[in-house]
Amino acid sequence: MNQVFVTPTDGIAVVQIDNPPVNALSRDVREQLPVVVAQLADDKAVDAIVIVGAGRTFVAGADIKELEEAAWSGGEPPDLHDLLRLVEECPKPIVMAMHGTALGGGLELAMAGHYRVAAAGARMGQPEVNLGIIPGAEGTQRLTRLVGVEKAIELCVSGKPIGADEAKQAGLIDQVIDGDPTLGAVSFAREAVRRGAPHPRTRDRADKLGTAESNAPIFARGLEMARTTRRHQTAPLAAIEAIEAATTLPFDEGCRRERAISAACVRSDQGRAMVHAFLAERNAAKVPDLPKDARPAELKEVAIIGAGTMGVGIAMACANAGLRVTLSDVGPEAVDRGLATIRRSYESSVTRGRLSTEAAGDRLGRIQPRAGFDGCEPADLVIEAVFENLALKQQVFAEIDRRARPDCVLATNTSTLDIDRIAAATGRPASVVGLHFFSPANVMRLIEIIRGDRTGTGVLATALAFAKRLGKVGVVVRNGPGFAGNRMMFPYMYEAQFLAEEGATPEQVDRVLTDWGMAMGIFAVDDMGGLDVAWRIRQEKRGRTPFPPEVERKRGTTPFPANEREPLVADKLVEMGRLGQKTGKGWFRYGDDRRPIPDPEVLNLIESAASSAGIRRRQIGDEEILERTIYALINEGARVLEEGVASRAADIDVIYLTGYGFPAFRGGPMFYADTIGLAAIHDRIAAFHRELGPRWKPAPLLARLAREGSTFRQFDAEPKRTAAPASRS
Ligand code: T1G
Repeated sequence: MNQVFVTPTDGIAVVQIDNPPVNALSRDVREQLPVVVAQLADDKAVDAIVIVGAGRTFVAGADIKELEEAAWSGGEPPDLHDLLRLVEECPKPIVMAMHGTALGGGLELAMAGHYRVAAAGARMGQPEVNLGIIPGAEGTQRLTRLVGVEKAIELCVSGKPIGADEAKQAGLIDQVIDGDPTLGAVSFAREAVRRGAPHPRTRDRADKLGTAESNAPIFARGLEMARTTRRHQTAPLAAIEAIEAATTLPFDEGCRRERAISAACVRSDQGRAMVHAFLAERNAAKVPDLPKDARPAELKEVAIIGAGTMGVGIAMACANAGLRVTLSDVGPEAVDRGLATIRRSYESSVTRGRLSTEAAGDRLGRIQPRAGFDGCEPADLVIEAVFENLALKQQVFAEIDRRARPDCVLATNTSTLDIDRIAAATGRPASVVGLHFFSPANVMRLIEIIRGDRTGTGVLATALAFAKRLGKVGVVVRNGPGFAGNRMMFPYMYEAQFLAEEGATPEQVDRVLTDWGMAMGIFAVDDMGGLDVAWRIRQEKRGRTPFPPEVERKRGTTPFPANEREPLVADKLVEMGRLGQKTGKGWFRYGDDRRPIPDPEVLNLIESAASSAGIRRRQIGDEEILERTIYALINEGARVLEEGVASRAADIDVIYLTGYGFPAFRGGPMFYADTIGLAAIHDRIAAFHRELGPRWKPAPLLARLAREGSTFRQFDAEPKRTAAPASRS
C-alpha cells in the first residue's frame, strides 16, 4: 500500500507520509521514502524537499509492533540508517515540517533533515525510555549535536516531549510556524534555496559536544537523575551511555555504538515488558466480544451522586476533560465540603504552576452543586459514588432510575459490590455499568469497567469512550466481588500479613516490595486506603452464611477456604482505632510528611497474636517474602482469567500497572510470571500449598499452562470461548 505521496509546488516537492494512525515508520514507509527522496534528488524540477506527516501528526516513531516482533524473535530492530544517510546527504535542502507529536524515530528522521520547522502546538521528544529502550536511529548522536549534552540527557531520560518554543530555544528546530506548517515549511525551503548550499548537516555539528572536563559533572547529574526518577530502569542509563559516545566518538562510530546499545535494550526483559505494557494498554480498549458496531453515546453532562473523596476526584477528572458536571450529596454541607476540596486542589495546582488561573477557573466553573438527585434529569451519564453499602446503593439506584433520562448511562463506582444486584434495583439493568475509579480519581489512570450480566454493548462502548475522554485507561472485566484488581489484592495483602505473623516485619515486607519496584509496599497501601475498608469487607462476609467453598471461590467472595484461618492482626488494629494514614496510625505510624514509621506497638501486637495462635516465629528471607506475595497475586490472577472475569492476561497487567503501582519495567504480574516461567512458579506454589495450606492451591489454569510449557502470553493468543453475549442496548 502506498504510504508516501509527493505534491510538487513550484520547485518545492512536498513529501507526505500517510500511515494512520500516527504515521509510524513501518516497513512500507521505510521502503517507499528512500525511493521518493532519491528520485526527487535527481529531479531537475525540484529545488528543495519538504517532508510532512498526513493527518493529526508528524511521525510518532518507529513501529512499536515491529519492535515487539524483534524483541521476541531475537531479530534486528528496524534499521533507519540508510534512509537517514540518504536524507542528510541529499544535495537539495530538506525541510522537516512537524505538527502533532514528532517522537522517537520521527524526531530522529527530522534531525537528519537540513532544516526543521514546527507548528506552534507541536510536541517533540525521545520517549523510548517509556518502552524500556533508547533512541536507535542515531537520535542520541544528532540530538546531542543540536541541543547539547544536558538537554539531550533531559529529553532521553525523562522521555517527556517539549513544545515548539522550547525546541527552538534549545536549537532543535529552526523556526516555529504559527499558521499551516506545510506552507510555512515551503516558504522556509524557498528561502534556503535562495541562500544556496551548503545546507547544514547535523552530523557535522560539534559546537555543543563540550569537553570531557565540562561534560563530567553533566553526566554525573544525568546518572543521578536517571537513578532517582527511573529507579531500577536500565534504558535511561543506556541512553546516557549512548549520549556519552556522541561526545567521545566520531559520528558514524557513535551511531554504531548507539545501535548496539539500542538492540540490546529491545531484546532485554525490561524492553519486552514495557513494549508489552504500551501495547496492552492500547489493546485493552478492544474488548474481544464487543461488536464493532457498538456505538458510544455522546457525553456532555455528567451527574455525580456523592461528594465524598471519590465523588470529588471523579468530578475533577470530568471537568478536566471538558465535561459539564453536577455534584450532589444528601445535604448542601456535604456538597460545599466537596466543592471546597476541589477549589483547594485547583488552587494548589495554580500555585505549583501546573495550571493557569484561567484553566482552574474554567474547570471549577464546570462543576455545579446540586441537592439530592436534581442533577440526574439532564445528565447523559450518572455516576453513583456513595458509601460502600449494598442496600444504600440499591436505594440510590432506584431513585436515579426514576429521575434519569431513558438513554442515560447509570454507573456505580463500587469497588467490591455485586453490580447485578445494584442493577436489579432499576428497571433498566442493561443501562447499568461499573466505573471503578482509583483514589485519587483525578490522578489515577485506571478505570476498571465492570460489565454486569445485563450491561448493554452500547453502554460498554460509552464507558470505554468515557475513560479515553478522561485520558484514563478503561479495562473491561466481568462482575464478581472484588472484580479483578481488588480480588487479586486480597490474597496478596493477606499473604503479607501471614508473613508478618510468621516472623517478618511490615517494614521488611514493604522494603522487599519497593526494592523490587512496587510503587508502595502492601502495608503502606493498606494504611493509605484505610484498614477499615478491608475490615468492612471481612465483616460483610462474616455477617452472612458462607456458601460451599467452591461457590465462594467461584464467586470470589472469600479469599480463604472455610477451614483456613484469617490473618490475626488487622481486625485488632481496627478495633484499636488504628485505621491507617487517616488516623495517623495503622500498620505504621505517620508524621506530617505521611512517611510510614515502624511502630514497636504493632510488632508487639503481632508477636503476641502469633504466640497465642501457637505460631513459632522465624527469620524470613527477602526471597520468600517476594515469592509468597507476588506469586499469590499471580495465582489469583490465573483464577480471574480462567473464570473469565478478565478476558486477557494482558488486561490484568494493565490493571496492575495503571491502578496498583506495579512496576512497568516488569510488565505486570502475568507478564512477570512468564519471564520467570510458569513451570517454576507452579512448582513454588505447589510447595507453598504443601507447606502452608489450601489457600495456596495452584489455579487450574496455571497448572495447565505450566504442564504444557506455555505462557499467559500464549493463553491470550488462544481462541476463546466467549462468555454469554451481552444484551444489545
Ligand atoms: N508504532 C505503532 N503504533 C503506534 C505507535 C507507534 N510508534 N504510536 C501509537 N500507535 C498506535 C497505538 O497503538 C494506537 O493503535 C493508535 O496508534 C493511537 O495511539 C527508532 C525505536 C503518539 C502520543 O513511543 O505516545 O521510535 O489501539 O491511543 O492517545 O529510536 O500513541 O488504535 O490500534 O496512544 O492520541 C517511539 C508512542 C517509538 C510514541 C498518540 N514513539 N505513541 O497518543 O493515541 S520507538 C513512541 C504515543 C522508536 C526509534 C525508536 C501515543 C501518541 P490502536 P494512542 P493518543
